Amino acid sequence: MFDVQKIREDFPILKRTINGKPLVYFDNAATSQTPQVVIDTIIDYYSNYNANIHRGVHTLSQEATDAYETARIKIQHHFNAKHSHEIILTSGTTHGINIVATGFTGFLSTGDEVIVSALEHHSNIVPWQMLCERTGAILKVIPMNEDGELLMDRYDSLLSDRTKLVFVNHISNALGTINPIKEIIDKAHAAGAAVLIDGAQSCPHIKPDMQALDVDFYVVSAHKLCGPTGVGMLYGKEKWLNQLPPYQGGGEMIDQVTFEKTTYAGLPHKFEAGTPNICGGIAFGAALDYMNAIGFDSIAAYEHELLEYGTSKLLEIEGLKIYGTAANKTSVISFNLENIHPYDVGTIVDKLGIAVRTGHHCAQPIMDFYKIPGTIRASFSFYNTKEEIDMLVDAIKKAQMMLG
Ligand code: 7TS
Repeated sequence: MFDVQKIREDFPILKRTINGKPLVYFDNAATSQTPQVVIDTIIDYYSNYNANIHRGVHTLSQEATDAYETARIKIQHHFNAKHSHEIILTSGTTHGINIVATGFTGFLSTGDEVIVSALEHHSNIVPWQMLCERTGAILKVIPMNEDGELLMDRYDSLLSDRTKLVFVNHISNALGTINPIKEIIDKAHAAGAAVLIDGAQSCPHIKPDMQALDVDFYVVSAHKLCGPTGVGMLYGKEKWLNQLPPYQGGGEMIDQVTFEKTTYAGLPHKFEAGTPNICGGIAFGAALDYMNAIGFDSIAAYEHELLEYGTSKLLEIEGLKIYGTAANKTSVISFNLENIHPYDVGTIVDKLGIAVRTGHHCAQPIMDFYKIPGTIRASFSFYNTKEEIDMLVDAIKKAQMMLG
């Protein structure tokens, strides 16, 4: 039984008021809120065992190391990776993508091709463009239709023996489209290409299985799934992580250092130079425990209810158009009011206590496709309610009256 009122008690921030109104937090695709157990994990770390890891014989260092490595194993199990050393702790999705995009520099040459989708966040476009500039590889784009779905027959025709890499998000942050990633991965592999999936938007809603997907790289940010900012995961198949060069040089990523030659540490340390976000990694593990205790099937089912309710309620507003009407989508609704700039609507609804994101959502190519400057985006989480959606609908109507 999914008891949303009980779940809401886990999130202290949901008791806040904004401009004298109860907070309605509908910017979950940007970052999720943090439950008390995760906050307590952070307080416990700094209060009781704050120390640097992998280097001290003293008790605090050993406790911190154990907690950090236990979190890595939790992350491994959650994503069903074969080995814990295939889990690289990063500062987030952007960092994970840059490790791979930089690492591929030596593997590509002029005329090689890499494939991206029309539905990407800038962080899954720009690092690859930089890779293409360094190597002379060519960037190809899987186009989308008006509903915000990828044209898979066009993907088929882009794949060839020149294709070396495919990078696509699991779920679009701007439209909520759930992409057919298993098909994308299998077809890329048949063409001999490796695949990176950007899971920044899927990780709060879905529990992806690395081995079942047979994906080469999968990246997420903990702050999207009730964890803290500044920490995330790069999953990479062992064979790829062994081949890729380190991204940064420094302490903890070495085996032996002399002025003549340095040899690198094994996985995962080769990719974790310097002091990591120790507390963040431990809290990432606590966030996964929290979400798994609720259960991803229950979360997805409840969020789907919110999506259907929100979609039908918003569509009752005259002059409101939803962007992103894919058959398979998650709880993100991007929309505009006729002849009204999204930013103006965002400002008015904030006065009424409601947090939505307005703008291009770091996905300018999607906005260009629809020939709009941006959208208003309401993204729902499992701690949101239908009553909150009603408040959003009322606020949008008010904004329309004031601005129309
Ligand atoms: N990829 C996708 C699909 C995203 O949605 C985001 C962040 C990122 C990558 C980057 O993640 P980061 O944690 O490294 O910053 N998306 C959003 C958003 O939709 N609104 O704010 C951030």
